[in-house]
Amino acid sequence: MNAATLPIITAFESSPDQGQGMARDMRVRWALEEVGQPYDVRLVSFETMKQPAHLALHPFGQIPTYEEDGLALFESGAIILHLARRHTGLLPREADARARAVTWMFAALNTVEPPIVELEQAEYIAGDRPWYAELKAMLENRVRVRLAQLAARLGDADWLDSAFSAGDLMMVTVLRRAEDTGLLEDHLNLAAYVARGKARPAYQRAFADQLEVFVRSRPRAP
Ligand code: GTB
Repeated sequence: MNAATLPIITAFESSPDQGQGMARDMRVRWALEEVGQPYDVRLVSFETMKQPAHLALHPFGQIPTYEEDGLALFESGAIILHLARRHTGLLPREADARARAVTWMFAALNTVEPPIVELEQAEYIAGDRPWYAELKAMLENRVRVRLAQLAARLGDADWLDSAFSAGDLMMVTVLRRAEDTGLLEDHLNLAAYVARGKARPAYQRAFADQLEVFVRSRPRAP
């Protein structure tokens, strides 16, 4: 793929997290950096995401999307799986190890991410309701259970299944979303796992690139 045909991803023109890398383009950027694939970014506003041109790429009007030659993908998991299969570096070669790495991708997306996102969303949706504190405690418990189970499986290993894989990339980005809850700190091994992921040069390049979007768009003081 030459410079004229770089893949293009979409990302928030103005991310609500102010460049903290919580939006899901971050995991796609990280995967692209891990495999050494240069890419372009098309920044979109919330309004643009709901227009027909973007809806043709993403039926739910969200980011990230991925375009490469005639192929258009949405869903961060599908995009990363595509990259991991097309390039070396994110999935082991050996078939069983490869299947286990894909299993961890799904576990991150289907089993660990939902309770974390539910806890986060509850505050937006019901933060002003009289029963919110009770709901929050229940949702926190669900996150606690998942984190304890994951921590038990990780043990003192560096990564979930021997070498770093797309499964770890996905899990680290999912766990980052729980950083503000304080619940990760109950498990030193999980906190260290996330730190290990964030220390990877590819993560740092991806993080810097998405932060740059925020820095460039920030209104300057008069
Ligand atoms: N399942 C899809 C995937 O994995 O790609 C989910 C995609 C998704 O949720 N996209 C969000 C989006 O486009 C951005 S990542 N939302 C706009 C909309 O639905 O209209 C979710 C997100 C957004 C912001 C923060 N933040 O500011 O902290 C964190 C996460």
